[in-house]
Amino acid sequence: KFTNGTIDNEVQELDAIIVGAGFAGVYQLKRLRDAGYTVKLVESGSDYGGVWYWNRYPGARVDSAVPHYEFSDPALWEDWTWTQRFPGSAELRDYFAYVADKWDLRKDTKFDSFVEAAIWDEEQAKWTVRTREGERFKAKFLLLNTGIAAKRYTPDWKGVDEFKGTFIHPSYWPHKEPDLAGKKIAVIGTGSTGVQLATELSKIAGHLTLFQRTPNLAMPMKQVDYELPEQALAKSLYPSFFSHRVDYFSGFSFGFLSRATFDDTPEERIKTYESLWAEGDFKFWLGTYHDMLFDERANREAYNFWRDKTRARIQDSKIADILAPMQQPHAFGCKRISLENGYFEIFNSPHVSLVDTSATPIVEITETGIKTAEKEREFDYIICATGFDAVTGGLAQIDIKGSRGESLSEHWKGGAKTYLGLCIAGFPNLFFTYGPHGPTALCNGPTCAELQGGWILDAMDFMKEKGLKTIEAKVESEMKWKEKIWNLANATLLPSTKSWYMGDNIPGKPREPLFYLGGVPTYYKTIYDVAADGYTGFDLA
Ligand code: N01
Repeated sequence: KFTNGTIDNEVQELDAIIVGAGFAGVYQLKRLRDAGYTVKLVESGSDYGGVWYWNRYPGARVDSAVPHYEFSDPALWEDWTWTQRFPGSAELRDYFAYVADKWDLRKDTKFDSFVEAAIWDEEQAKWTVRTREGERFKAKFLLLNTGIAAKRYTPDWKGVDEFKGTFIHPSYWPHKEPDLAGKKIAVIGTGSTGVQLATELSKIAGHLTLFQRTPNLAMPMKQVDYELPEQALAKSLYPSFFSHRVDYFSGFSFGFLSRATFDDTPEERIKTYESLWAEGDFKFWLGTYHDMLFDERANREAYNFWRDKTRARIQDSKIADILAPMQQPHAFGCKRISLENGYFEIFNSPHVSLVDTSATPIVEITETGIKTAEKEREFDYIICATGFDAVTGGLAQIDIKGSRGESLSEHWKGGAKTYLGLCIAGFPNLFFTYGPHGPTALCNGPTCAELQGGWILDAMDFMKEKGLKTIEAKVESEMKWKEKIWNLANATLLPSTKSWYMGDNIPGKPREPLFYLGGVPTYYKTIYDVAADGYTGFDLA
C-alpha cells in the first residue's frame, strides 16, 4: 500500500511503535519494554529530548522548575543534580542523554526517521507505519508522542525566499551557532520563544528590533543557580513530591489558593500578590486566587497588579503602553505567559527597538529586511519566532488512515475529536499523549507523560490479559468528550482570548478549546475510572 517511491525495506514486526523521543515517548519505551513488549521508538531528530533537541536558540530554557521537570524514577533522580532551578536547553539535553544511558534506551530507538504515514490493517489488526526515510514497521499499537510543537509555523509572507540575510525559525536553530554579535537582528513574535530570544540577543546584537503583535504578560522567573550538590528539595522528599503532582490543577506541587480574589481585603490581596510575585515560577498564575481564570473582575485585578509592576521597569511610557497597556489587552493567564529574566529592561537600551505590528502589520519580507505598513527596516538576521501549528498539527501532519479509510486530518477537519484526550474513534489501538483534549499545555510535561503513559500501558496490559485484539473509542464517547471540553472551557475566560490554546494562531484552523480545563486531579480520576470500569466508552474486540 505504500508505493510512492520510498525504499521498501523489510517490515519490522513489533507490539508497539512509539513516535517521538521527548518525555512521553522515552517514558513509554522504558515502561513498555520493562513490561515485556517488543517496541521501537522512532524520532525525526538525531537524539533524545523532543522540543529540547530542536529548540537550541539562545536563551532557550524550560519554565517549569525542577524537580517538577524530570522523571519520578528514583533510579534517575538519585544520581542526578541540576545546576539551575529552570535549566537551559543544553542541560536538558544532557539530562536526556543521562536517562538514555540509565534506562538503556538507544538499542530500541531509531533516530533521523520522520514518521510520515500509518495505515490500519483491519484483517491483521495492526498498524503499518512508514518513515520518510523508507523504513516500515508493523505493530499492534501506534503510540504518538509528538508533543505540541512538532509542526512549525511561518506566516505566508511574500518575499521570505528573496531575503539576502539569514532567516531562521528558532525551532530549527542551526547546530553551528550563527555569528550574531554586532548584527542587525529582527525577532518576530513575543511568545515564550520570542521573549527568551530577545532577552538573550539584546546582549550581543548591534541592534535588535522586536516585532510584537500581542503583549506577553510575562512574569519574573526568579532563576536560582544551585551551589552543587544543593537542589531545590531534599531528595528524601522526592517520592512524596512526585506522588502529589496529580493533586494539583497543573500537575505541579502547588495549586490555586482556596480563597477567591475578593474574599481578601485590598491590603491582604496586595500582600498575597506580592508574596506570589516574589516566589517567581508560575505562582502568580497557577498558584493564585482560584477565581482568577474564571471571573473577569478577579482577572482584571491580577492584570492591574502585573501591569503596575511591569510598567515600573520600563523607562519610556510609549514603549510601556505597547508592552504593558493601561487597558487590559486580554484575560490574564488565558494566553501562555512566559517567565522572563530581565525582558522588560532590554527596551531601556538604545540598541533595542520595539515595533507594534498590531498597529503597523508586517507587509512583506524584502531582499534586505522587513517592510511594515509604516516603513522598511534592514536586517542581517530575521528570526521568525511565530510558533507552531500547536497541539493538533504534529499529529495531523502524519498521513494516518484508520479503520474507515478516513485520514486523521479529514477526521479533524472541523476541529479535534478525541476520547479522553488519548484516542480517536475510527483509529483502533492508537493512543497519543500531550495532545488535544488532555490537560496538556496547562499541565507540567513530565507529569502528563507519566500520567497518560501509565494509563496507556494499563490499557495494553488489560488487552493482553483478556486476549483482546482491538480497542477503539466509540463515536458517541468522542462527542460527549468534546462537549465536556467545551463546557469546561466555557466556565473559564479562555474562549474570550485569542491564543494558540484556542487554535487562533493558524489561519483557517477551527476555533475551539484544545485542552481539558478541569485540572489534572479530575482528569486523572476520570481516565482511571474509565479503566477501572473495564474501559467504558470503548469498543473492545
Ligand atoms: O510561539 P507562540 P512560541 N505577524 O505561538 C506572533 C512553548 N515554549 O514558539 O500573540 C506578527 O506562543 C504571535 O503573535 P500573537 C510554550 O508552551 C516553551 O513563542 O498571535 N506576529 C506570537 O507573539 C509556548 O507557548 C518555552 O498576536 C505574528 C508569536 O508570533 C509554545 O511553546 C519556550 C504573526 C508566536 O508565539 C509556543 O511558543 C518556548 C504574524 N503574522 C516555547 N504570526 C519554555 O519552556 C504569529 N505572530 C520557556
